[in-house]
Amino acid sequence: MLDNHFKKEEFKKSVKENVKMLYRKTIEEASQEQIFQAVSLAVKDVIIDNWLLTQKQYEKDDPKIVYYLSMEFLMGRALGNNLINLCAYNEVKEALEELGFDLNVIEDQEPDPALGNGGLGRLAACFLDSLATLGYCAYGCGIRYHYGLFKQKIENGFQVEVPDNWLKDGYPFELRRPEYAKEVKFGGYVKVEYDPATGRNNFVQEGYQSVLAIPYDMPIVGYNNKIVNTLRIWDAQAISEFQLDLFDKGDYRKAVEQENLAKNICDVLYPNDNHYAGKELRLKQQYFFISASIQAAIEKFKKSHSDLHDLPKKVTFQLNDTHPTMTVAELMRILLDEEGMTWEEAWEITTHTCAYTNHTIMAEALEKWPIELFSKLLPRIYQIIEEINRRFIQEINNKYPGNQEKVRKMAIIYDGQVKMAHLAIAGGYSVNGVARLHTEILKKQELKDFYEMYPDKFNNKTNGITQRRFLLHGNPLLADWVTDHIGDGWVTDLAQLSKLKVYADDKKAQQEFMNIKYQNKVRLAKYILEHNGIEVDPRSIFDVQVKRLHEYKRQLMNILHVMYLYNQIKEHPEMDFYPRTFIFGAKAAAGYVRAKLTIKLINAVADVVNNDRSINGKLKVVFIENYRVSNAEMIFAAADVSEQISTASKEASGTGNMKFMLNGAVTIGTMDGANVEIVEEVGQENAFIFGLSSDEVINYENNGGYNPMQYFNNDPDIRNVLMQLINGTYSNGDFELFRDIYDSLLNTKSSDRADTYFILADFKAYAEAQKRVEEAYKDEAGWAKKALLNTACSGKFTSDRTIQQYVDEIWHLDKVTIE
Ligand code: 475
Repeated sequence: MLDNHFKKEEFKKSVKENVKMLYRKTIEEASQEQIFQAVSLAVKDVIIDNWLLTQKQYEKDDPKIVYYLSMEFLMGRALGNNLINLCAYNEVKEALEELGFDLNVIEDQEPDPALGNGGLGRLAACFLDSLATLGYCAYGCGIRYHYGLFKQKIENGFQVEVPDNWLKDGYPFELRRPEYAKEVKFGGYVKVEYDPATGRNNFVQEGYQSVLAIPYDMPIVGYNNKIVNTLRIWDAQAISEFQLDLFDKGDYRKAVEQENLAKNICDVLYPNDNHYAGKELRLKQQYFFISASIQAAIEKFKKSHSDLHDLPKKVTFQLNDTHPTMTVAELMRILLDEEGMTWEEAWEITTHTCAYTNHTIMAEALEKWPIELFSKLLPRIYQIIEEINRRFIQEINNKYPGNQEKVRKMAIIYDGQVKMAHLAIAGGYSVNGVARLHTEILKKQELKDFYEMYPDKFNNKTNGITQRRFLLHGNPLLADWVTDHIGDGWVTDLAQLSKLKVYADDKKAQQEFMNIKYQNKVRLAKYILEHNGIEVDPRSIFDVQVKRLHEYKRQLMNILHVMYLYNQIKEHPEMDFYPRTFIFGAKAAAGYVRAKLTIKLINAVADVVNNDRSINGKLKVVFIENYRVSNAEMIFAAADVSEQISTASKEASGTGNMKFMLNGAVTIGTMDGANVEIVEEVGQENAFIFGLSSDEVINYENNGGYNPMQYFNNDPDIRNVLMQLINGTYSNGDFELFRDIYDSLLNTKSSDRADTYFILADFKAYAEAQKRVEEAYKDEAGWAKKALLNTACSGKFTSDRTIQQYVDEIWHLDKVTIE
């Protein structure tokens, strides 16, 4: 697929030119980082041509646009991915070799743009890849955080957060577009002026402070189709000069205030996953990027359309969770105050343009803003939400006359709080969950009243992942093997992987498949030795849990089980035990004390187990520092066992589960999130399922919880392990270090319910499932078949399928091809 632009010689020349222009150096003198910059610019040059072509085509075809509004885009490195999607990876690799460089090393120079926390942000990135690849006109809209998610260092077993200054050396793939800047207004008050000409009141915000939003565009390269979409992230800049003559001349204090307001808005990504912190700065971030994005979208629409009533035919604003829900009110503001529409007209347009995706049912993640904070920062927006709320309550009263309970549960403003989920549901035409089970729980539990009122708004879109990054780029050995067997159609049509099923019992195919797994394990073992100083045996079972650290994901259950296994091996040294390497990777939110303590526990257990000569290396525990997109690709490729062990009902979907499956790892997991659909695709016999069902968990929860003490009292294995948390076994004799974890399971002190995440209830079932894993792994051919079938049955979980469903059922976009 060698594009004209990628003639090798020309490319080499361009890299040399760039090194000269940027650094006044020859390539022999340049550092690897400088080569990365030069190579990236050469690649960007090619991309820009396609970017222009795409824009031309969009202007010509005038397709419907989806704006994917998200506080997070966890993009990961761009260079390798862009080369993959340009179908120029191998050519550039060769060109660089001829210049004396290794593309892998050059790729490693790129900072890993971490403008997201975990699942929600990475999903946004996969969606952009699929949208461009399928030929749909889409813009990602977000924030250009100067510091992405912190880098994690492990010191003495504890997590230490280090700032991620990803823009330090300049980021070659972004394009600053000051000509498209937008003004965003905060604070002040709303003046109502009667306009005799129209007979209406005009609402004017006065005494406000404003910030200039400057867009930076990043290219989103479609696979082999010349389409390049745009991720537009906004940065904040002060408008001091402008403000100095707008207000009393020389009002220096005001100018400085505006400067300060602008300074910190885009400083840093809030490091909470599945958690709401209620900070004023976060609210500022939300309005900042939404106001800029919606203003830009409306301006763009008006350039080529005369009637804003047609907006829903040409635009959808997809809200990635409730964080961008301000969209509903901001769009109303523009239509009412700037376009002079009536409330009814504006509402009709808004409610047919906005759509909302729910990503979590965790109560602590629900956004509820205090009205004092909200109304002070955004007086006009608040006023509009009050009116939306007033009319919405009227609608509830009409539907359920006299039912105050309904109003209490569903109102948008209640108890002094603005409930963003309620606004998103009332203000949009679609509400979707991210896996079948999750959507059912939304309808039956969390959003039951809304589902009753608007059944037609609710729909499911099971998540997916992009195979271009997580197989083609991340696992080149397996990607080549798959292509050798079924051709390369899977790259854009993952369902074709099912053609691999005929090889499930083929001895040669099984051996090749497991040999590739082995080589990927060697690659990871080398990384672990370099980064952790721990030697692991690539012939042992690689059992992996990588994801954000959260109690509901139950990394704690995993490490307690490791402690249990260690006890078993120590008590019965003669016992048959297949060597196992337990690999963890997880960042904990900086303020999440118990999650950070769990990281310490994992590292403490690792210390003891890895240094115990008496167990002959049967058991190893590795905590991989700074888990992120770039090392994730390598980790998925090397996994035998995929740990997906959340408390049933808590994990909305999971997407790591899909990345493991695609790479031929076998799932041990609960019937939660998308695990349910994974098992449906691959078959019960090719996964290890255990534990309480979501119905059972929800039942306990609705009836006051359960009693973990019974397990402590009746099960000596569990009791032993728990006692080791408070008898110094893993803390050099310190009885207190892990006491909080012990207490969280047994509730000896706090008034919270004990073991909220049912770890003790599921522990024995988990241990038993792990036993089944071990037995299955000993059967080499049996395991190879399972692993191969996991890859072969993973076709459903491509984000291409997910996006096509969004297009067919929510967005109704037009497909574009570049002529
Ligand atoms: C779910 N993040 C996964 C994934 O749908 C699911 C970020 C900021 C503030 C509050 N919360 C967040 C999430 O809620 C989140 O990442 N949710 C995740 O979305 C994609 O696969 O199960 O936990």
